[in-house]
Amino acid sequence: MKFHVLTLFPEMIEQGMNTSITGRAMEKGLISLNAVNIRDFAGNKHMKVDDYPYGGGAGMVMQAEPVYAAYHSLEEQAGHKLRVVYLTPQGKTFHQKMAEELAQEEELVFLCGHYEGIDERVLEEVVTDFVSIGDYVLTGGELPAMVMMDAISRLVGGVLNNETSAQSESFQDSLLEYPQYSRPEIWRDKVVPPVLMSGHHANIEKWRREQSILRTAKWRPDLLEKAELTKKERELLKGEVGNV
Ligand code: 6GU
Repeated sequence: MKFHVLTLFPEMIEQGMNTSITGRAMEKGLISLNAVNIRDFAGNKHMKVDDYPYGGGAGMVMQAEPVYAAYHSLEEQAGHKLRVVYLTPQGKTFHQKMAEELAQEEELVFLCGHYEGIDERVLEEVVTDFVSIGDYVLTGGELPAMVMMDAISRLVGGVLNNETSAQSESFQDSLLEYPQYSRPEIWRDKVVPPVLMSGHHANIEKWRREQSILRTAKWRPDLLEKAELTKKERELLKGEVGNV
């Protein structure tokens, strides 16, 4: 997966992505990152990329031409049009299915806005996907771009050590994850659930599935509508909701 990020803060993207699992994935060549500074395409000696909004109002607007020129340099290199995700609170809310779909692409461009936004005309010209990461307002698109690249990277083959974990984690089957425990067996008088110490794999699987279902019912009941539960599991819920 090749990620390109059009931004006024390339170091922020590079620092974030060079850390931890995404950092290792880059070292291994499983993903690559090209953070492009839009300011390099300013086309004036003051390197100015923003101006006052027509019609008045607070703040500044990122001008169309530097953004277009930055995108166009990528299109030239690729030799074809690219999928461009614009990070904006006005976009469609990001979710796991969207991450899975985007992970199928060979190359993705993320366009990060700042100030009061980007001139609408260049958005119409280059953007293919308008995406938000939730209903709150951030100062720029850099953190959302990193959130998306993180979620997409872990779906790229070989990025996680454990091939099954990308698949089985939260949301893949619309259930939250079961609780995890590690040594010591007793910590501040709290014991690890005995089933986990039993070595009985079928019972452990059953307990974990139950815990996932009960947690989902307690914290994210909205997810249960999409979850595929057996009749028995639906019964379990009827009895247990409220006691979780
Ligand atoms: Cl994608 N951008 C900004 N600026 N704020 C956001 C967001 C994006 N998603 C949620 N809040």
